[in-house]
Amino acid sequence: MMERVYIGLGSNLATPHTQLRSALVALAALPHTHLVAQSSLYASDPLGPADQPRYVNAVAALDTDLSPLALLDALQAIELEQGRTRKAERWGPRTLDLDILLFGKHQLDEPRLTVPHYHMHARAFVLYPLAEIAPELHLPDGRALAELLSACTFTGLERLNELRQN
Ligand code: A4P
Ligand code: MG
Repeated sequence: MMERVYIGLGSNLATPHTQLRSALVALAALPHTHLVAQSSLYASDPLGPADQPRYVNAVAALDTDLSPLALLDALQAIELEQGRTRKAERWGPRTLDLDILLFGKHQLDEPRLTVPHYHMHARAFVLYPLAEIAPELHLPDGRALAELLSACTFTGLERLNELRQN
C-alpha cells in the first residue's frame, strides 16, 4: 500500500542549495516511489554547535511502496552519494541530511528509526516548509500541524527566493 511520507532535507556544506536540488532529483528517482511535492528552500542559523555555516532546509512529500527501513536505507545511500561523512560531533556540519519526518500514520520506535522524527515538533525549519506543502496535516497522535506552528515562531528562518538560493 502506498504511504504518504514527509522527508526533511538539510545541508550546510558544499553549496547547500545545490545539495538539496540534487537530493530532490534522487528522491524523485527512488524505486516504488513518487515525489508528490517539495517546499521552498529556507535558510537558518545552525541549531546546536554555532561554529558551523548556516543551514538550508526543505521538506518533500513522497508516496512510496517501500517499507520504512527500506526507505531509510535508500535515504542513507543518497546521503553517502552526496559526500556525507558521519563524525562524532552531534549536530555537526553535513553536506546532506535526510530525515523521515512522518511515514503515513505510523509511529515507529526501532533501533534505527524513530517516527515521527524526534525533533520535528518544535523546529521552525521543519514545520514551516512542511506547512507549505501540507497545511492541513495532522500528526499520528492527532495534533494538528497548525497547532505546532502556532507555538513555533518563524523568527530566524529566511525563505529563499528562486533567484537567490544561498
Ligand atoms: N534515525 C532514527 N530515526 C530516524 C528518522 N526518522 N529519519 C537514525 C532518519 N534517521 C533516523 O542520524 C543518526 C541515526 O538516526 C541514523 O543512523 C538513523 O538510523 P544521522 O543523520 O547520522 O545523524 P544526525 O542527523 O547528525 O543526528 P540527528 O540527531 O538526527 O540530528 P538532527 O536532528 O537531524 O539534527 N540546524 C538547522 N538550522 N537546520 C538543520 O537541518 N540539523 C541538525 C541535525 C542540527 N542543526 C540544524 C539542522
Ligand atoms: Mg539525520
